[in-house]
Amino acid sequence: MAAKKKVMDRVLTLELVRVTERAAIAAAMMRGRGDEKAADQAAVDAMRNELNRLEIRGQVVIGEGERDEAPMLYIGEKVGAGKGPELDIALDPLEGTTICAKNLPNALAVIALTHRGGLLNAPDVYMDKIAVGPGFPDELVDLEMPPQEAIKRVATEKGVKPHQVSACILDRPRHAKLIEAVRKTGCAIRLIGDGDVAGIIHATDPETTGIDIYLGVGGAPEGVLAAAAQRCIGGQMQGRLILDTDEKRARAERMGIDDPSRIYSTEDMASGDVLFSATGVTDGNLLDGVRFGHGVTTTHTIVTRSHTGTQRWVRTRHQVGETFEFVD
Ligand code: VTB
Repeated sequence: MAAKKKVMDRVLTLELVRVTERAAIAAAMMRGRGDEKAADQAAVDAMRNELNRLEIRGQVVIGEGERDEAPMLYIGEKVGAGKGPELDIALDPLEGTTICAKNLPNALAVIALTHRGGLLNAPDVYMDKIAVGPGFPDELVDLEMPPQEAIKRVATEKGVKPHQVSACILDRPRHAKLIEAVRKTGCAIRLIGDGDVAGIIHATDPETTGIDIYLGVGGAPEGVLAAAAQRCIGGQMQGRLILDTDEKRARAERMGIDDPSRIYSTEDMASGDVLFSATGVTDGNLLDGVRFGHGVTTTHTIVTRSHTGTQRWVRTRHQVGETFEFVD
C-alpha cells in the first residue's frame, strides 16, 4: 500500500531562510580570524536560537555530533517551539569551518527538514560520494563504475569531450588514486580544501559553477545534507558509508544500519517532502557571502523544496542599525 504522501507546510520554507541567515551572519562576523572554533560556536548559537522560534517539534538527526561531544545541536536534541509538526532535521551551522576561518570561498550555513524518519541516521564516519546535477538520464553514474567511466558518460551526455568536463574533489591524500584516474581522462579537477556540501550543490548548476560532477570521500553527515539538497534540486547522488573497523560497524549498527556496504540513493538518504536552505558565509560560486554595510547586512540564500522543486534565491537586507541589533 502506498504510504500517504506527507507534505510540509510551505510557510516553513521562508522560516528556514531566517535560520540559515542568522547562522551565516554570526559566522561571518568571525570570518577570516583564524579561529575555527569561535566561528562554529557563533553559528551554532545563532542557528539554535532561531530554530527554537519555529513552530515545529524538531529532532536533530544530523548535527554537531553525539550528545557527549556536542553541547548544542547534538544528535537527538529536540528543537523548535514544542508545538507543530514532528520533523527530522539535518544541519550544519557552519559547513567549512576552516574555509570561514581563512575567509576562503564557499563556506555555508545549511539546514534540511523532512518528516520524522525521512533522513538517514548517518554516523560520523566517511562516505564515498558521487553526484551529478539534474537533466541527465537516471542512473547515469554510480559508485560501482570506475571514475573514468563516470567522466566519459557525463561528457557523452553533455556532447563534449572528457577534457571539457570538470570534476570537484576534496584535496586529500586519500584521493591520490582517484585524482590520477580522473586526470587520465583529461577531465579538469577543481580541488577544494573543505566543503563538499557546496561541492555537490555546485554540480547541480554547471553553467554557473563550472562543476559537472562531484566525486570522492567526505563526511557522511555532510553526505546526507548534500542528498537533501539534491532531492530538492533534482540531481543524482549515491553514497556508501566507509565502515572499515569493527568499532565503526558497531556504531553504525546501533544507529540502525544493518548492511554496512549498502549504496544509498539520494532518496534513501533524504525522503519525503524535504526543505533545504543554504546561506553563503564567504563568497562562493553559487552564493555570495554576507556583506556588512552601513546599518544593513546583506545575505544570499538558496531555499528549495522537493515537493515542488521550486528554488528561491533570496537576497535579504537586514536592518541592523549601528548597534548590530536585529529588529525582530
Ligand atoms: C568534508 C567537508 C567538510 O570534512 O566532509 C570533510 O565537507 C571530510 O573530512 O567541510 P576530512 O576533512 O577528514 O577529509 C570537512 O572538510 C570538515 O572538516
